[in-house]
Amino acid sequence: MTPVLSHEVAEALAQRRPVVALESTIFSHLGLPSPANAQALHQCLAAIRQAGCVPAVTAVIDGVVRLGIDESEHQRILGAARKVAERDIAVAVAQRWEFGATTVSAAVAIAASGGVSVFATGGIGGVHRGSEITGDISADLDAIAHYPVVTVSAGAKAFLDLPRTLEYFETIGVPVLGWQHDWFPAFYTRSSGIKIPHRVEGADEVAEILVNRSRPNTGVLLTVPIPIEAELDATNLDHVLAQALKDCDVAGIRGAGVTPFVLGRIGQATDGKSVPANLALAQNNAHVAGLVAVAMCRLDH
Ligand code: PSU
Ligand code: MN
Repeated sequence: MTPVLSHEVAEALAQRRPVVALESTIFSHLGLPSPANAQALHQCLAAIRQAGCVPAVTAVIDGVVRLGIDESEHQRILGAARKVAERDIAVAVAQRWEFGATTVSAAVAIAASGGVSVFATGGIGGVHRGSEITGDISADLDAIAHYPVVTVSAGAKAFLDLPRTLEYFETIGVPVLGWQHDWFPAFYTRSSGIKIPHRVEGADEVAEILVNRSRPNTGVLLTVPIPIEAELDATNLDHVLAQALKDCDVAGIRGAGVTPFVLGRIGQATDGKSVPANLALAQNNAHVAGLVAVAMCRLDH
């Protein structure tokens, strides 16, 4: 699979300037309601540019795998979409899907194929609660492990089994780093109560960790806690998440449908309070990813 690069991304890579990849599920109807999705897209793009980098949104558009889109195509990213995980990319191409929204697993695969080594998202997928029965473990985890990319995220939502998610990363050999923070973040909240394996203080350190991986072609997870002023109240959230999972079970939702379903319920149950929190953390992750991409370039030169 070779992605088609936007003119701007191709030029930046040729000149060895920093590029940050983005997934497109968070900007589609599957990730955030309108108009917050458009706002998220613009804020993430702006944060990456402010850091001196070129943004590269990943997607499958009209059956073509894309790394970087033009402004005239933004509207296509914001609409209804089918989720494209890494394994679905080939299917989306062969079947000429009109718009496939990339998940984390697809985005890191496309970024790596295009030569981009830093990727920003909101939250990653993980090991689901009850996975010992359902076997539901997000393909994000293996993709983060097997492509030479730094994934920058605000951890994962607490409706997942966060201790098992961290165990899984240990098993597949992914360094999990905390950005100026000692705890694995739980997306809307700064701490899940689980200690992060390694705390890092700056972008140069992260870049050096990626290039020093002993196994070739393996990635790193950098977690960045949501900014303090945007953090939600954890006590209310626990109740909301438990209810969302029950509703999901009752509705008989499985597989790729689980995450979008639970996300939708969280939005409703928090009276929309989850939306500004989501925007704040996505923008902050894009900013930190920009710093890391600049550091990667410094290391390269
Ligand atoms: N978690 C979120 N918001 C999201 C997702 C996860 O808080 O939008 C999306 C991401 O695209 C992630 C995907 O890669 O869901 C994981 O889906 P699954 O659980 O089906 O692997
Ligand atoms: Mn799943």
